[in-house]
Amino acid sequence: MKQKELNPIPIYRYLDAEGEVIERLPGWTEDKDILLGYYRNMVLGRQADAKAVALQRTGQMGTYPSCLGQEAISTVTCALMKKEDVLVPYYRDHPGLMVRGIPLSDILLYWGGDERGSSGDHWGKDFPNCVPIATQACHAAGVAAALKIRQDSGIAVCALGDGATSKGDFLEALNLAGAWQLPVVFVINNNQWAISVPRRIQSGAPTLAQKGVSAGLPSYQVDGNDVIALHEVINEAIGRARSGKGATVIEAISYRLGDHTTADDASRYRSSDELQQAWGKEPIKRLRTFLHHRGWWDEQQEQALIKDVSQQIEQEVQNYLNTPLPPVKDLFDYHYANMPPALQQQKQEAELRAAGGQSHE
Ligand SMILES: Cc1ncc(C[n+]2csc(CCOP(=O)(O)OP(=O)(O)O)c2C)c(N)n1
Repeated sequence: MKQKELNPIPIYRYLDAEGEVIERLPGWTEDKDILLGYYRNMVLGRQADAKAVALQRTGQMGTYPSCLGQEAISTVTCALMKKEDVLVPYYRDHPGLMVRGIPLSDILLYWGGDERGSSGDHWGKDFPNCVPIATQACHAAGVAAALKIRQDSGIAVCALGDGATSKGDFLEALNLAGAWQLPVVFVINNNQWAISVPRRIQSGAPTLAQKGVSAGLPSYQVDGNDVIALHEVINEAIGRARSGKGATVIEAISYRLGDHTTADDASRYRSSDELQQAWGKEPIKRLRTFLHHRGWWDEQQEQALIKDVSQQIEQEVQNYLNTPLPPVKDLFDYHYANMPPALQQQKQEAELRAAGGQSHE
């Protein structure tokens, strides 16, 4: 049997890398506001990302995972969710978190090592960032099971990377979602790399989406740099979950244009040619070209947006930097019901040594 026959998965794409239309467009694309909303959030996500990397480089924040190149997937996924749905994100979902109403200052606080970044009221029922790989897939299936049992109208949406699909947690979550027809959508951000491990050696499966087929789930591939294709596929999957028809797996194909995190140097394991080619397919320029062709965007609007977004980011960065550090005892509390004596002693010493009144600056 040929490799092609092992790949039962359709792939959706409406815009080519140059932003040219290659398929008959769905009707909703006549709605300028939807596409301009996507564009604005993607630009915000990219600028905020660059700022976060700069904060880390200047010692004002901890290790940070850039979402450069994945802005479309996160933005569209979250824009299509309702407030009462539950987002179970992974650690590159910053643009989507902002769509969900999480201030950038909270995102920066989290990566600045301050847990209060995950705990404000605006998080609603959404889950905090997940750094362990694929554990959140099981959480999402559990949330979806609870929603179903309670006959709640909400759904769960789980984001994860291509590397996460190699973990048992992912397959267990899919199995449960299929067996119980759970209202959950799994969105795989296939950015081609799991730290330094390329996609081609992560799995023998020709696509990652088809891992959903074994669980009996509708499974798709979509160009993750094409907001129109993403909207179509994710919207349908969300509708399926909401109407009680069960879960969907979506493999959104993109490329990680940055390092894995600020602690990584991707030039050590991937070629500059490959990176350059990937830049030719990135999502923001693609959408901007499409908007230009429609006559919905020009250079003046672009400059105004950049200015507006920069001001918003500066304000959020100041909010982050001005936030007083949490009390040092927070490093010790909330883990043990009964703290072991050695830690109690460390806690006392740390509290004695801590200087008051510091901020994240
Ligand atoms: C359970 C677990 N194992 C290993 C790691 C170390 N680790 C951090 S990121 C990463 C790769 C994840 O790749 P992928 O799922 O493709 O997401 P990406 O970072 O590429 O967006 C690994 C193995 C971890 N965080 N958690």
